[in-house]
Amino acid sequence: MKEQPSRNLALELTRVTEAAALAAARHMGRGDKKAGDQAAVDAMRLVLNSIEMDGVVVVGEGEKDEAPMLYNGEKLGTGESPQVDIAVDPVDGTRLLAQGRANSISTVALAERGSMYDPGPIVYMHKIAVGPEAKGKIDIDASITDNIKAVARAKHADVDDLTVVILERDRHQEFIDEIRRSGARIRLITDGDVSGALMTAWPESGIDLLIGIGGTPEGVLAACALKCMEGEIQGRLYPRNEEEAALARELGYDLEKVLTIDDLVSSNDIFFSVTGITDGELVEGVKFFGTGARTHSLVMRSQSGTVREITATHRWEKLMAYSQIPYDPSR
Ligand code: VTB
Repeated sequence: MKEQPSRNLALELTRVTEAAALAAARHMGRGDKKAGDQAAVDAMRLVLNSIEMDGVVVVGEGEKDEAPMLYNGEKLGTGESPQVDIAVDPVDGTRLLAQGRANSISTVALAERGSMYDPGPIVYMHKIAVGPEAKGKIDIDASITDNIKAVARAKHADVDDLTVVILERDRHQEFIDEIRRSGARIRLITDGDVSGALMTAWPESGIDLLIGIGGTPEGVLAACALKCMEGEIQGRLYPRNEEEAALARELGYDLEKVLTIDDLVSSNDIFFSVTGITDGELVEGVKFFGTGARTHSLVMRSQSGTVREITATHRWEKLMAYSQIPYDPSR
């Protein structure tokens, strides 16, 4: 029996990330990380609460950086079915936004209740991510050189054709040295490894591989998107010190375990939306034009594999007549 077409919650999620991006984009380059994040969190919460669902936040970013947040365990939506887990990153790249740099985005994912990995207090994860062509070819336990060679083979490319995206951090110096020795090209980013992971599955970005240690919540969000885009991510928890490692073990986390994309999100019906705040390789940023603004989003669902690119025009005169979100503070 074939199924009837069912509700695609991703389309509703677009309004969530659009609202967050529109509110946050007002803070571009203003040097205030918290203000941009807070604006996105407030907008996101308002719109998520309007969706017909019984949602609970499993992955709310913010603890590590003491940022304003949608807190873990927070209930969202109207309370009616479906029961879903929610992962949010209202602004991935708060510093990028505060400095007006490329690639800050707003993201949210939904999946069946109980299907998302709960990162608990372990804020960092070692990750490797690729797009569809290299799915099944990576191995977090193999050397970086071997992974790069495997991706090159899978893409029928030479190693020096490949571009690896990696966070610019002291902890990555050995990784960066090895990538350079392999001959691959590097795109160093100061923040934003959700966007980095998604780029590997978005051919127009020119990025082939993400490697490095970044946020665990960001890893779960990336897994949700990569499942929709047929890419792959592998991870391993990365405690910052012996105390954190002991706490993790006490809570039952296996620090040796390779977390596959299915461990990070087991559902096969995932909904994901990302909207650009500042311009980037993945999505364009918010463009203001006096009477309104334009947004650019990618919206996807894992069951169907459909990825929609949505460019939307928003009009202040109409929106500000009823919206609680201060999209246009001058009105
Ligand atoms: C990344 C990045 C985020 O955290 O996950 C990073 O995507 C990792 O942590 O934008 P450190 O910054 O501590 O290295 C963010 O930068 C958000 O804090």
